[in-house]
Amino acid sequence: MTASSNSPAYSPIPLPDYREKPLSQMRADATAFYEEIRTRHTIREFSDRPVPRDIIETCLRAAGTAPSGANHQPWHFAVIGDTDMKRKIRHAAEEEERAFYAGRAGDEWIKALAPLGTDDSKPFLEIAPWLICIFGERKSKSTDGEMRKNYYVPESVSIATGFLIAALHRAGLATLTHTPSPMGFLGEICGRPAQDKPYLLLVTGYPAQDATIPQHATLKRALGDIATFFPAG
Ligand code: IYR
Repeated sequence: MTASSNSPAYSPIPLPDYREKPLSQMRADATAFYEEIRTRHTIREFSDRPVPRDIIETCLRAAGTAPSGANHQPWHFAVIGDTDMKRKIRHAAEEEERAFYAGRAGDEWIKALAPLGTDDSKPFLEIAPWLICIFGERKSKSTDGEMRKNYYVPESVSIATGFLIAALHRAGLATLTHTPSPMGFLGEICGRPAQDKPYLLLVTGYPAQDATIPQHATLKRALGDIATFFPAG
């Protein structure tokens, strides 16, 4: 049997939930989203206040609606609230970071990080209530249980991660996109299959009372610098 013979048949349905908005509403909503998302800041000082699991679940459902290659949804979110696992992750991450900051990064990278004030100490990995380890599945099971290859895995995972960060922010939670490098240890600690690739460790919770952000992080490129319109003007 060929792989394609296992795919469900093409079966279009009417667009189920699109609602056109008047232009005035479109402008107001576009602006409101921009005003809201621009108040998202990556933080590294978290409170240990608990966050109910159902809120994280709803944000993950939002992430799961992201577009993906062939709609294979090649992502897995390992959600860690367990104290013991958080300690293991912190220790493994700090071990990698020590090597990174002690020379593996190279001078240029260390220089680029200077305005962020980061170092090899990662206490937030034990303090924050939830660590979301985000994996890309190079292969995964279809609904009929067949293992199949996935497509555009990094793109799909990144889009879903963007949805997740926006959803957590909308819910009132702070986030940190943490990338211990390399992060192969996450697959082992989370019991993921060897072919899964860890992409990101998303830390979430309330910010600490005295949380700060680097001034440098507030500098965002202007629209004219990140976009070109055709025709111009
Ligand atoms: N993973 C390291 C270094 C680091 C790298 C980048 I690129 C950043 O934007 C921030 C940090 C760390 O987490 O400290």
